Amino acid sequence: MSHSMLNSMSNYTAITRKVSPAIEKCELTHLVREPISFEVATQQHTAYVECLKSIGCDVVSLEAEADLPDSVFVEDAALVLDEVAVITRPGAVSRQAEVNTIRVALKPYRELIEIEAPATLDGGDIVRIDKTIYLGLSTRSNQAAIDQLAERLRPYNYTVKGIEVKDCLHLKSAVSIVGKDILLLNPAWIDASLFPNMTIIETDPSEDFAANAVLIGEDIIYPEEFPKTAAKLRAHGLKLHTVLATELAKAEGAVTCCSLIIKN
Ligand code: CIR
Repeated sequence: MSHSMLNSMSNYTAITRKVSPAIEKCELTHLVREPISFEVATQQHTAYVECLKSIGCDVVSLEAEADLPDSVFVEDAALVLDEVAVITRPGAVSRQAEVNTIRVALKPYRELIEIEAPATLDGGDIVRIDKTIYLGLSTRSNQAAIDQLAERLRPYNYTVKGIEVKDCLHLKSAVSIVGKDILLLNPAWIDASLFPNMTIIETDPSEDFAANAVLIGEDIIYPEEFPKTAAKLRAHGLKLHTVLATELAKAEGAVTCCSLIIKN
């Protein structure tokens, strides 16, 4: 059955996974560990899933994984393109088993390509602008991932370019796409001159984690806790749907991490 037959009603399918009851054991790189409420994280995640539905996504909700603390952050396990999907090899060893169920979930929708050792790659390190894939060289993703992606996506005419990420976890913590030729970017963490042909909207300097937004068609899911940056995005005529994302932010997660968006 083709993916268009599976989802004849919606333009997009979103794969999500319920918050793990072990979320407090999540990986942390730049943040100090503080208590995370499973209940609050679940409430906020449920609101995020409702937001995905309200903008017209079919949502495939995977069951929680008790042994995989970070498994709610499904974005890191794959890169979904129009032509094909890439199953990643996450940079944190504790997260590598997350791909097993994501592979099964994506199979009905796309032909799959696998990233293999010695490459490591987190989906959060990828920002795609048309046929150019920017890959963050971070604590999670390495040069071997650039080489493998470039080779495996060449038949589909993608170019892969590395960008050094030092001050935040993932490339997408510092920059994300919010419209055709428009990037939302935190200038403290990434240099805007890397993207010469794009319109750049800078995050408000008082809102450190505000550069991460989910773009689905022309709809944007955006954290409620960054009102100043939200106002800038709205001033550009962008269509925002805000959700509270404070609890999973303590696990170093943001809004893009919680879904894999598939164009049907
Ligand atoms: C981790 O360190 O892997 C998780 N605690 C957070 C992952 C967030 N993912 C993302 O930004 N794509």
